[in-house]
Amino acid sequence: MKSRAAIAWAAGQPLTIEEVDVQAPQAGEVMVKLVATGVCHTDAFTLSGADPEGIFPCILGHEGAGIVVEVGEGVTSVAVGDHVIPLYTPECGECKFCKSGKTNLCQAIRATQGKGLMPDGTSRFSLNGQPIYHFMGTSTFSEYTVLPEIAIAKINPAAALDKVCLLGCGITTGIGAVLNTAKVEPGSTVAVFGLGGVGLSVIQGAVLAKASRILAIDINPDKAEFAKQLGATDFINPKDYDRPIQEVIVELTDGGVDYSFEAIGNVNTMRAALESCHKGWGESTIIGVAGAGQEISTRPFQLVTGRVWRGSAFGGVKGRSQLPGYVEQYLNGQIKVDEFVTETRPLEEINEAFEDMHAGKVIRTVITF
Ligand code: NAD
Ligand code: AHE
Ligand code: ZN
Ligand code: ZN
Repeated sequence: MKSRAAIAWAAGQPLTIEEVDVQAPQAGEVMVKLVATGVCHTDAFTLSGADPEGIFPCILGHEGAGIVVEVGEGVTSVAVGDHVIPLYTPECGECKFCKSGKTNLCQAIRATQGKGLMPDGTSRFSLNGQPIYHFMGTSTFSEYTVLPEIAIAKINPAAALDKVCLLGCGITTGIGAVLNTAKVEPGSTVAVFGLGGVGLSVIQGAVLAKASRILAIDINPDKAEFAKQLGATDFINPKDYDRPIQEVIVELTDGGVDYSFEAIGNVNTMRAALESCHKGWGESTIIGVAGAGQEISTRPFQLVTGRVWRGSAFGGVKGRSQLPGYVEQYLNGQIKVDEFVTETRPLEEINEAFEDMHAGKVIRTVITF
């Protein structure tokens, strides 16, 4: 199968559009024709060279939606024509992690996924005979991609794929971090650092959780309006203050917030988010992804005195069993997705989508094939 795909040849280099060869799905695998894909900050993070797992040349992209076009031997849970969302966090239902009831981090194929390969240790993509690596097991910046069956969520075909692709990462991650990871209770105060697709969805989650006050923090003042439309009660720009932002938040909230979320990927704001939490019970959830060599720090006294630091991947959501429910919630009007698509571009303009993200001009660009 020939497929138009955006290739990341090396860290820091623009992507190039090529016609790659995609091998047919092997046993337990599924070929999906992508209809659309979002561009998440994590794609930019890996392209920048900051990801210790970054491996080139590869096909980035992990926020897609499409239609099954071929299934390999033994595949039973999806069929040709099904509408699906690729899962960078699969759900095998059988590994220790899946069975634990404590995490969504299925590890069945994590080792090969991190090496840019399918579970059998090979790639399905090549260009002129040269193997091209997969990314996050999804590689949605390709018209066609191949995924293990356990990395596919079958969704309601009534949902527009050029919208619900965003449930493949950013929106689900933000909402899930609030509802599954932090388990925010009604009446709680919440602070969210970073108002991209993820942080704005933390606001959505906080509204669903019936938080009483939602502080939205970003250095880009253009983010304030949408944050407030979604339900943020306060917008705070750290650049308006000449003292640490955690001091400002603690003062504004009578000792700190009940829950904070970091959705930037900056170790300094991770510290600020923790230290914005209330003594005795405040809990801070790290969502942002920080580069190789970066480490978080705070005075241990912050934890001794009752604050809690935790992290969240894909919002703690189990993709095969729970993501279809997020799509239903979107269709029922309980989750906003359309409003997050502030730009739509063809694959040929994918580098412009990265530029717009870095310039803070978009919430999400959706690439359509
Ligand atoms: P984005 O680029 O769309 O948004 C980031 C926002 O942070 C922007 O609005 C930017 O203005 C703001 N920002 C940057 N520096 C800041 C600072 N010092 N103080 C305040 N605000 C600042 O990114 P996104 O796609 O929403 O992703 C956010 C982070 O979450 C990234 O690190 C991404 O890699 C990560 N992520 C993690 C998961 C997960 O499962 N843990 C899933 C998706 C994304
Ligand atoms: N490869 C990086 C870590 C990247 C990372 O943390 N990815 C998140 C999803 S970000 C989606 O936009 C994740 O799911 N992490 C869990 C996992 O198993 O990768 C590194 O630092 O090595
Ligand atoms: Zn993502
Ligand atoms: Zn598993």
